[in-house]
Amino acid sequence: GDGLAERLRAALGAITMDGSDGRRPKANYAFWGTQPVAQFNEQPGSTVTDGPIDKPKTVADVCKEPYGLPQNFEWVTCNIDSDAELKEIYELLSAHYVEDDDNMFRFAYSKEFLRWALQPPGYQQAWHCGVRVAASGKLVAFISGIPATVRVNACALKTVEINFLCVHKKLRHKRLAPVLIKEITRRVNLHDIWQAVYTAGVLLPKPVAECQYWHRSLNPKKLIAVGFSRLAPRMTMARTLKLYKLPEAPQTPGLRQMEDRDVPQVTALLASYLRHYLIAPELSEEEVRHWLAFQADVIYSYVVESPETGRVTDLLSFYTLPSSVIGNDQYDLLKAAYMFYTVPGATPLPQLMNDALILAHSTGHDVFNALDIFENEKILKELKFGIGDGKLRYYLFNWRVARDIPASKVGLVML
Ligand code: MYA
Repeated sequence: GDGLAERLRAALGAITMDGSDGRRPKANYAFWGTQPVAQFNEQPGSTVTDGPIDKPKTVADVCKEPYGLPQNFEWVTCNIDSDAELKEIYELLSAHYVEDDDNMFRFAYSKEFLRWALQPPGYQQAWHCGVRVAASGKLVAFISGIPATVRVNACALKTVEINFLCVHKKLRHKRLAPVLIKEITRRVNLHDIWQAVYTAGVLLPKPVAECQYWHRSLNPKKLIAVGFSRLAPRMTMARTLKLYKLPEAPQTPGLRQMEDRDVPQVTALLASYLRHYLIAPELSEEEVRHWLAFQADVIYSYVVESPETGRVTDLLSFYTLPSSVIGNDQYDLLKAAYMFYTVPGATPLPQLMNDALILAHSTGHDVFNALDIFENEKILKELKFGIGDGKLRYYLFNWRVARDIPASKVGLVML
């Protein structure tokens, strides 16, 4: 036994909260069937080219009034700069955001992480959109958008990335999610933006790409104790610990934390790498500074600086997203690292990723997660990753693509 048969549980991918099994489309999508998104029944002919789905509109066509909410609820624009309001979002998500299929783990984004995720350059406060109970003021739902230029095939689209859609558990299945989606659409359209990108575990009309999470144990003992993974057949705990053991320090000469002075070189390095992918962000220096400034417990970023030339040749980064462990009396938090943007230049990708594992381990992470996007598929097995049990789908709003994009051509990471 090499231990790789160990069945690892996806902390994200397998989530199906709408009764579908997540593999086959539902017969009817009462909401999504009315939206400008590609539908499952469309037969793409050879004449189909990439382009918008809706007829062109202008800001003047956009309703200036918020959508109606059920009685007793009201819209709120959340102010992330306020510690109190950030705490409200944090608490809503901590108790009600994404869980795995078996309800053993729930994403536990930290407040610092949410600030990083929600305030990139050009962010709009109006796109941090909440719903409160009018009487008590309690925050019970949330959705967010952030601006991003995303290239899809040959077109650079001015988009928003939609994330953190969440409805309080007691208010589920009351069709509140479609209202949140329509309201954020309206608020984004008011800024003359007509396309969006989002990812979800659920199967909706209609993914542009389907990806899978892979998991690499860093702290196998804890992962087994919390039920994230289990001892493989014919494996003892001692052999498992030995299998996943990592060196204390990274192995690549010249690897160090990324610093502000690296931003121009990293921006160029990333741009030339992302050109190889069919869906990828176009990042300005300001955005690279935001997304890749080292911040312990949020975003870990490293570069390889050539000892000979002093040039930055490679980039490595991962973010911290813990999950609450539901109903375990030994542990309440699983600390997961997720691969972010990594660019192999002078260093082979397996070596760079192995250093990522080493750094994630030495900074206290229990597991390292990566999607089969970029060139990852080729190297995950040799690095002792095991495949997760669900999918992560990428979606485009109001943009049709002629052909689905294979996971290996996805160059966009969403938080
Ligand atoms: S993905 C993470 C989503 N969050 C969670 O999974 C957290 C836990 N779950 C919940 O909080 C609720 O179950 C949610 C649904 C809020 C997800 N994306 O109100 P309902 C459709 C899109 O009765 P609820 C993320 O954040 C469902 O198919 N639609 O259901 C990206 C049905 O439609 P249809 C979803 O369970 C979000 C309708 O909602 C999702 O109470 C991207 C039922 O509504 C989902 N993840 O609430 C949003 N799940 O009848 C789209 C279910 O057609 C952005 N549904 O099947 C679009 C772009 C907008 C901007 C455009 C600008 C141009």
